[in-house]
Amino acid sequence: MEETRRSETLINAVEDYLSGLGQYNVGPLWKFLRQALTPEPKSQARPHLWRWKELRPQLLRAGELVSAAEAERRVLMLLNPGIEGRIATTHTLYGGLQLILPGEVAATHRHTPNALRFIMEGEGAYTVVDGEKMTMSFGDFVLTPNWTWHDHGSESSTPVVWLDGLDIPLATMLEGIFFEPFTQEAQSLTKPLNNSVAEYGKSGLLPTWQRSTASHSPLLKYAWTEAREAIMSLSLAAASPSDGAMLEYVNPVTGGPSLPTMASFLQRLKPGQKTETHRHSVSAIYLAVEGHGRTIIDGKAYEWAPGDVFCLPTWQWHAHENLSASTDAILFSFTDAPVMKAFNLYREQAL
Ligand code: GTQ
Repeated sequence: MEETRRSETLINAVEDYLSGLGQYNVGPLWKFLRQALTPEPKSQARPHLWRWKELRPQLLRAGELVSAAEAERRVLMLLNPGIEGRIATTHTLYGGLQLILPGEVAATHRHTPNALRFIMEGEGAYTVVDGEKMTMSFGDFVLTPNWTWHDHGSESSTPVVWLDGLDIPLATMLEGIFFEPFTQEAQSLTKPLNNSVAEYGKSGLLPTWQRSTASHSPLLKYAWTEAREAIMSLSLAAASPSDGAMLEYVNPVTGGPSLPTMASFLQRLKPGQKTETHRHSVSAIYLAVEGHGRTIIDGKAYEWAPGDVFCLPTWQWHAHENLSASTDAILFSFTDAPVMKAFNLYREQAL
């Protein structure tokens, strides 16, 4: 009797104590330890696929309703259904489809998030990065590193669409967003056209009079003709069982990722190829460039055709399959791997 009363008193005392802690802005870790330190990552983001067939008309409709001048950037953001209210495609990565129409200019600005582009349709558009104009055609991969001035434009006679990839959610979480508009719409050109390609774009041959020490690749454009030839000339015999033949768009000076926060890849699956299921502690955004296939993520199939984009949240089992018996499939993707690796948060597991 005495015992029970004493334990009841203790329970009440603990309850009073816990409910009174809030006023000091503290909390009892012992009630939240397992919630804070999960055995493995549990992403709030969900896998999702955005269909080119559905989004292209929506993007062209935006082209009728809002000018690039009004919009500054005419982009349909790819919003993850699991983390509504955030400008995010995965918890760290943002993807968007940008449209630029003939003769338009998207005004010069700069920001701390890094950006990459993969051209999905058209040719004759351009991006100017810190005074260097780069032409953009289908399949080209182009960088706009952190805090570089950039404007886009089009000298094409048809619409040009590309996939934007930025680390906006990561920079937002780190409260490192800075943004600045330029004083004029376009910046003046201070370097030769596609200059970084001339200087750093020949594989294995680097300029002797300078060696970039920047945290991003000095090569700002990786042309599709060369990237496609590189991926198609690979032998698939010894390729990775979980990724197929995969190439990274690297910084030619360091061999490391092209941007400090994002790594980008091109991947080829031979006809009928099915990769082995694996998972890793990086999230990714994929773009189907060629072919027809499907990716199984956490047991659900996401079937893709050219122009479709899908996201892979952290630590979810996934495998890719080329559904054609006669043609190769090519996927472009980018991930937050450089960040995870820099802080020893990278893990990978085969099923
Ligand atoms: O092209 O500068 O999709 O600033 C989002 C923010 C593209 C860009 C986006 C941007 C840009």
